[in-house]
Amino acid sequence: IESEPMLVLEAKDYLHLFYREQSLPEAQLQERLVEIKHDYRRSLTYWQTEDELIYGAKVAWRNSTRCIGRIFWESLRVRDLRHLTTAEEIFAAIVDHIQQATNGGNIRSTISIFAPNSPGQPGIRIWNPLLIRYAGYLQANGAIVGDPAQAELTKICQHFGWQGQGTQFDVLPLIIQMPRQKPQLFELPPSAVMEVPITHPDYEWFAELGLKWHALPAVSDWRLEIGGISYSCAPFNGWYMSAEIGARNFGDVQRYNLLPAIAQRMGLNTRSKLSLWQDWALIELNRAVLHSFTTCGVTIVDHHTASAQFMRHWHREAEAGRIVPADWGRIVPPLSASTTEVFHQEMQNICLKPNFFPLPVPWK
Ligand code: NRG
Repeated sequence: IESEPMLVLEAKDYLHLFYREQSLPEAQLQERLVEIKHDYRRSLTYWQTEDELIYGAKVAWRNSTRCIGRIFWESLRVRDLRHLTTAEEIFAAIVDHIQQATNGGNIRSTISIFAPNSPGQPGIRIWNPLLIRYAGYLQANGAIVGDPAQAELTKICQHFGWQGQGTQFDVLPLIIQMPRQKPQLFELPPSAVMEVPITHPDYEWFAELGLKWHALPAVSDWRLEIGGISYSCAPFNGWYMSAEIGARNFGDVQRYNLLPAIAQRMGLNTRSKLSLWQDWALIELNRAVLHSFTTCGVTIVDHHTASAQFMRHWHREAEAGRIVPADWGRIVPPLSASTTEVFHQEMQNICLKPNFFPLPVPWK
């Protein structure tokens, strides 16, 4: 017996899932598999139908073990952009994605899927980890202005001729690389990038910190895999959970590291760990993020609501006869963990397909 190539096996697996979950006729499935095997023999790949692509993207979200917001997996808006062939066209489509997904603040979960990787070839790459990210400038004294997590990418952008304003919140240009071509740099139009100034419901001085954050979290450095086909350029977005910004982006010591400044303004005793000044500052920072996004009419979810939604999803999936594969350390929020139900839930971190997979850093 001749064993079937990996790609055909992966295709079979996915098509069985697709036809079963979509209640499509078995006879059609067999026909489709014959077609795929034929295409494979001819070209070492196959072209997915739009329906296969759309459902595959949704299931990839459902299988994303780090995501707490998966209850909405079926409502993902999928943009089939596989026909685009140049970095310029892709950039224009990404600007469209950002605008349509931001939707004036009423954020819509969206994925844009560009051409699949050809067998044995590198795929299309976006060098930025997220479509919208703030630059981090390394100063002569070793300090960083902006987001330290982007210091390396910022240097690369500068190397390619980009010059930022030098503020704490300069939106980085996009770097798009077509297979076996040089990477190309594109500046996002500021009008497409919605931002929220950070204010606090009780502390008026909070606005003086001059903080803001972008409305749209859009991940662009993961490979989407459906039925053995890889899409290395498939940026997707949902909306923010407040702790991503309030706890991690603003609070982490290796990011904006804002807790000491906030604690000081709050008049807390920062010399004693026992005063829990970090915890107090963290809470107020997270309240500020929730207040600011809500005031500006931008979709955001707090960690308590997100946890409750995740548990509803968990039970709904059980009813459908499925488990929710999950990475506990990524699902549990980075603050007030034990006050959320997810903290007390045991989870199985297993990899199901379709799914998203991390890509190697493109410049290394
Ligand atoms: N923590 C990152 C964003 C990662 C993805 N988060 C989402 N994804 N909410 C940050 O910028 O803070 N999403 O698709 O909604």
